[in-house]
Amino acid sequence: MKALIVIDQQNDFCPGGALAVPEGDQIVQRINALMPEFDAVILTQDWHPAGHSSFASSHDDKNPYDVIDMPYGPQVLWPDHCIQGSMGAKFHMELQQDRADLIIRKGYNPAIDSYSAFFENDHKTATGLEGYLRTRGITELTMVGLALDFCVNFSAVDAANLGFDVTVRRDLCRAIDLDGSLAAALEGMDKAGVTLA
Ligand code: VGL
Ligand code: ZN
Repeated sequence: MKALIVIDQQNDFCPGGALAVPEGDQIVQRINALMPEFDAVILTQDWHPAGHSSFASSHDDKNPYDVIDMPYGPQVLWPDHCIQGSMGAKFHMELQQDRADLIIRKGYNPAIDSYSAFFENDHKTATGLEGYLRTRGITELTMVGLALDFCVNFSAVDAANLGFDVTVRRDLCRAIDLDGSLAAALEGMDKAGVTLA
């Protein structure tokens, strides 16, 4: 059984959004067209409470894209984005949400960010997605969406480490690319055994 996992295809990551990924809106139609080829379609949704600890605005004297040390490791600070219930947190209007079997939200814990669809950034706290996939007998995952160097990267590496057969469709992702983060992500995914198609 194979699943398409669409990562964070939300307004705030598209042009005009709070944390816009260049061309983030240009992959939506081709993602929609891919959905019928899979046994399951799963959407992830970045879903932060206001004042989340990953927001620069929650820290004194910090700016977006500064990096701070959190108890679980280094954390990039972001502009406020994907606040629960906001327009920015909604999926891109043209994304075919009706095809989704599951929508998994992440980043709701105020003290920990969660790039990955599987574990929060402490790499320990599970989102429950692994159990969902295993109990449905899904072993093959194709990942698309935003952003290639953050949430797609972390999700793909975690999935590969958990033993899933993982393909990332590079052409159906777009990246933020902060300080070489894209090159590092591609190398890390390759090392973890992710197929970059
Ligand atoms: C993401 C930064 C902060 C992503 C989410 O979806 O890649 N990046 N929150
Ligand atoms: Zn976020």
